[in-house]
Amino acid sequence: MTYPEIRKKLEKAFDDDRYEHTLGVAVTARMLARIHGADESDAYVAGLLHDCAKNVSHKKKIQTCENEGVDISEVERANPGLLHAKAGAILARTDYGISNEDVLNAIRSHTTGRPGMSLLEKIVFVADYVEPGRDERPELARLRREAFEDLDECVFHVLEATLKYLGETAKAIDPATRETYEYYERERNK
Ligand code: DGI
Ligand code: FE
Ligand code: FE
Repeated sequence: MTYPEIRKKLEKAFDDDRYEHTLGVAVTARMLARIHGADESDAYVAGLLHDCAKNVSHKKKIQTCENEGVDISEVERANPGLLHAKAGAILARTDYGISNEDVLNAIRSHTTGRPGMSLLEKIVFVADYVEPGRDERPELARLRREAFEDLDECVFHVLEATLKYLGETAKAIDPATRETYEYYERERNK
């Protein structure tokens, strides 16, 4: 599929806000790729598709993962919204023709992150948080600057802000989110 074809398909699938967010992440990821020396085209398409399973029903997300033999954790069963990342990586391949593993990994890891993310994965993870349409949270101004100046530090601070938010809203924390935070905390103290 060409990029305009992908955009059309996503525009049909999403409401206006989700589509705007998707374009914001794609353009932000592309700009971060240029600054940090990743492939701009990969960053753009990963940004476009990162939430491609967001509007899919919980039932279909679970089925999509089960059909592909992808493990579903307890937290994911209790909070199937989390599965839009794993299901998204599958749909990006089957419904949008993406075969680049790094792009698929960036979609798969965009919500919780994972220890040892590639440059592209870190870019998409951060772009999802700092894209211009994101609601203003107090730490966002600092994180937006940091995304361009020090990507690893920004990854750590996004994880920190996410854990803080999950704590405040009493949401179940995916062990993957905590493991990723602890990994980047250790890397930072090296
Ligand atoms: O899909 P987006 O809204 O653009 O962003 P996202 O993929 O980062 O998903 C954000 C949502 O996922 C937000 O409501 C917080 C939630 N989330 C992230 N990590 C965890 C989590 N929810 C739970 N329950 N546990 C987590 O560890
Ligand atoms: Fe998402
Ligand atoms: Fe997103």
